[in-house]
Amino acid sequence: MATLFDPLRAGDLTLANRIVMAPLTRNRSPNAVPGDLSVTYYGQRATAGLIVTEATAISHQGQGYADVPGLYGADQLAGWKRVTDAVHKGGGKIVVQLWHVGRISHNSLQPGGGKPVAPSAIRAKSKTFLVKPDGSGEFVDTSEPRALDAAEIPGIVDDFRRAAKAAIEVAGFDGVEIHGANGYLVDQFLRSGTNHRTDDYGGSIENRARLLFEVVDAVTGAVGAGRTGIRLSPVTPANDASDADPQPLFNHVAAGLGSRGLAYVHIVEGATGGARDFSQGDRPFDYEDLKASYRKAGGTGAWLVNNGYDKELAEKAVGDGYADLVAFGKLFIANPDLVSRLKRNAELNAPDKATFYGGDARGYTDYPTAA
Ligand code: 8OZ
Repeated sequence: MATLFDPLRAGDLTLANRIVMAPLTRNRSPNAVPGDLSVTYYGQRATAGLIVTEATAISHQGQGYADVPGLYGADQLAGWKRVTDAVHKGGGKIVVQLWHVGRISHNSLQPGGGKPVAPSAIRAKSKTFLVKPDGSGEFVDTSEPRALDAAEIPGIVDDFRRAAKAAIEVAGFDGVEIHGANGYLVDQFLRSGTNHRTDDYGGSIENRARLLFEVVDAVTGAVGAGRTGIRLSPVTPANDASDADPQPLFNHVAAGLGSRGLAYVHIVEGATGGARDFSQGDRPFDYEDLKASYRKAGGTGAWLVNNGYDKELAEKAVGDGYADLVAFGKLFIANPDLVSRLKRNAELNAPDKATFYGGDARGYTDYPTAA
């Protein structure tokens, strides 16, 4: 029976254990450049089997919050190179999460102060986070988006490709994770609540999944499928996301991914950061069925699960053979040495919500390791 502490090969990634640091937005990269604090923070967590970085904008247009990092400028890539060096020095592996926020943004963060872009011009009932001139943070309503012209879509797909290539070749990442979850651009195209298009990118399941597969094919073409993962959240209501009938939609996505040779598929079960049994549509979502769709289509990548896992639940998921990898979020914020703490059944530090988003070293790099 596999345990959390066994190594695993996922595509081209050789991982020391099954414990993954989940992607976690922390808003500590002014000018979109990860700095000294981020080098320390990620370096401290290098004993994770795999680190997935915080969501990272593939383009200026893809940015939706203050002080989140990017992958589209030389200074941003140089900042990330220092991070990947620190993680590699600690013996770890790190992939970067490729992010386009779509409509979850604010005019003040967009190129030329323009409208954020979306599949359809439907404003999210959601907030984003800005930093005021005096340095303090504030949550504000997301701005009214505009619908993308189909002619703009190849440019966005190319931004994903370019960011992935630079992430590997310049910033030294071991791989990339496409952010297809949590109500951001790729997920906005997938789900019926946000995609009201009548062209080749809207309507049928096949059409709503078109952008996702174009992005997957562009990214895997640039860096190799064995270095590519993807994150999905079939039923999350995060960022005002919804779908009337998620099971057939995501089974179609999983089957399409199955033939594409990815390193891993990362699933947020339930409401992101909330109830694991949350669902949308008229029946509970069947994650086993989702995984079966992927395996049936030839998918051999690792099955990475996330959301509210503790040690017991994670051991059961891996021990039963359901999951290959488990991602922990809040526990990794508060416990840089989470792997050794779990192994020794040591007490865990409690995360401090007040310092999750924005700020300085407090609540970022000052959580102690166990004696
Ligand atoms: C929390 C705050 C801001 C962004 C996600 C990238 O949910 C995020 C995010 C989370 O995937």
